[in-house]
Amino acid sequence: MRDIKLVEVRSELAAGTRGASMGIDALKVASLDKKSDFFSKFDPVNVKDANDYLWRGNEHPFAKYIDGVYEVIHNVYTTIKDLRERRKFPIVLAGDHSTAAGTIMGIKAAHTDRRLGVIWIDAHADLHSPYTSPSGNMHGMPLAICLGIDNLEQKQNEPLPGTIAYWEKLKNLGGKNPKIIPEDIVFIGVRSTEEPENYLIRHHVINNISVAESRALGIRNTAEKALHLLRDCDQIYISFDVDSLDTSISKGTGTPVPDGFTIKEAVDLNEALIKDKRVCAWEIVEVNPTLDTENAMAENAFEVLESTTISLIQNF
Ligand code: 6HN
Ligand code: MN
Ligand code: MN
Ligand code: MN
Repeated sequence: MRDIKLVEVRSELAAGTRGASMGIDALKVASLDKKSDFFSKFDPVNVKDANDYLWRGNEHPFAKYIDGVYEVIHNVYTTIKDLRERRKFPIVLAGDHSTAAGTIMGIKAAHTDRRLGVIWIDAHADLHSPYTSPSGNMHGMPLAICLGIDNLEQKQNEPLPGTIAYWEKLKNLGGKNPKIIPEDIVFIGVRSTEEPENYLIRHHVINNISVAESRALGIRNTAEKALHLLRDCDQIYISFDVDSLDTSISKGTGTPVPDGFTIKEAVDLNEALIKDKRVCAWEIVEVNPTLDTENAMAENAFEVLESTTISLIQNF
């Protein structure tokens, strides 16, 4: 039996467009429209956000709101660490994707001796640092935080000393960095990256199973391949960014990218992946209802959330 704990984080600061903090409530509305009793089954933990920073102004052009983002990641980290120490299985519903750094830190800190693998289902690689980010939006940085990578070889920006001080603190949150190593990351569906990220992917040989490759393999084999690539890991975290989905499904996310997965592919993929007994946490992020029509993204994302959770319950 898996002891599931739903975790809600209304993160917002790290995205480039406003509205991701409303993604969780959009998922709840979608569940009601679909007459699902999903949310009645769980008593969620609420992680404190720092969205009031939006009204204080941003002082960090290459890592926007890093002071507030640090607080939220810290709050996610302590919550997930506590849950993992109590052998709970966190299903994290978050706004912007920066929260994934806190989830990874929490999983790692609860069991420092366990090698942690990450399956990152996303249109983006989220490997930027303040030195390389094209936007300064920190939802493009969670994996670099956990890898402890600055990527100075590909430096584009000159972050302020105050920004660098926060960045250093962030990388060492939850124990000394790195929390994960590049070979223990498997990307699925990554198709929108910048040169500094391409450099890291090439240099560290990070695996990416593209949408085309996963179609050629079939979804079942895609899941098997991803899990096999992580065969030396003791535990696995799955991060599902809804912009991995195709833009025909919905543009209700901050950074939509064409040529993504269909909803059936995403459902089948997550259902298959979560059956591996090493999987210890699952996260869904970046639903933004303010960019949507008729809550289409949340309705589709809710299907993935519900079917993945059912697959988890039925298998253990
Ligand atoms: N996401 N690479 C772009 C940037 O601005 O850093 C997009 C990041 C998207 C972030 O997937 O959560
Ligand atoms: Mn993305
Ligand atoms: Mn990127
Ligand atoms: Mn992402």
